[in-house]
Amino acid sequence: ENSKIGVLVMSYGTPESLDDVEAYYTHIRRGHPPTPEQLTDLYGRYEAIVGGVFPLRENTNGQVAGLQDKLEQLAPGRYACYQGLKHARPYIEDGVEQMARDGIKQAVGIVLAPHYSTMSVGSYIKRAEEKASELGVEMTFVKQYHLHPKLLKALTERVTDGLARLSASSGGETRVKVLFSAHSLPEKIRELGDPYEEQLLETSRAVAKQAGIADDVWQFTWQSAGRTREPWLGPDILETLAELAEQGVKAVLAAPIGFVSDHLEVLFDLDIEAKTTAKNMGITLERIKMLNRDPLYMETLAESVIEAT
Ligand code: FEC
Repeated sequence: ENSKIGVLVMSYGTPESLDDVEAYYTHIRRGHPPTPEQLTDLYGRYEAIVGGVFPLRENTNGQVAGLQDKLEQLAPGRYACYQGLKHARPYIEDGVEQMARDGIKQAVGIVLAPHYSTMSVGSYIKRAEEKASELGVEMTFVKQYHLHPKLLKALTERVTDGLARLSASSGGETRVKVLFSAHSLPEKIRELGDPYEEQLLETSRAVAKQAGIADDVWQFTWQSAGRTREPWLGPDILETLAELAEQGVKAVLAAPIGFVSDHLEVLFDLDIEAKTTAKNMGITLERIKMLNRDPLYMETLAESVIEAT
């Protein structure tokens, strides 16, 4: 028996090498292998990002270690962190199994994504819950932390810093827009009364307010919609950029508040795709720095875990 409280830290997961990309993509597609064209396209995106590596793995490892350190500071000896990934090893189920093997009886789960959707955080929780009940581990979950004051502070600092960089790189341009963004989801979440959209707007509003950004200087847009036939939430950031160009906007700060790490959806979809699209329309685009292991983010996670146990 282990008297520590297990903390299952869940994240999206990324392949371990280029050899793993096909299995990873197949897992994301719930067992349906991608077509050769889809696979080639994904290889190309991974190869195009910094060094062609998988930065999400190192970032998630760092966040789990950072959270363990922070919990040790706040409540010495009380918590033990385990990692569980949605689409790569160690899978969510592996993390729960490891806790059970270590004799953990009570655990809390938290996802490295601040906003709740049945299709994102909800599905992580469902998988963890199933495995935990099978193995007799009692689990509770942090469902969202999108308005945690320390998260808002960390994001506000990044927006302020990003605006300063944007001003420098655009030659003091004043026709500026801040675009808060998050991963799109299929439109059908709306029929389920899903809180995802509203939570994302709540974070955007709070950060804009704290950073002193007037209402007509920011807006929310979606990004990274999946390549499936069903309709996804829009407008996509590429459409939004076209609209802003028409309105005469010359400088854009991309603020992907739905994500917490440097990974493909930020390093490719924003830094390469959106930035190039913007440039072709005469818009300078900068992006806020991601949270990664930011101490304020580690405190957000640690305090949310402690509050839930
Ligand atoms: O850096 C990396 O290796 C991983 C980057 C990555 C993150 C991420 C986050 C989220 N996703 C969410 C939902 C979906 C839905 C589908 C979907 C598809 C993909 C594909 C890749 C991918 N996602 Fe992802 N996502 C990342 C990567 N995602 C690659 C497959 C190719 C493509 O469509 O681009 C569609 C599944 C389907 O086909 O049915 C839905 C959500 C998040 C943010 C919350 C979270 O982190 O869990 C929601 C990072």
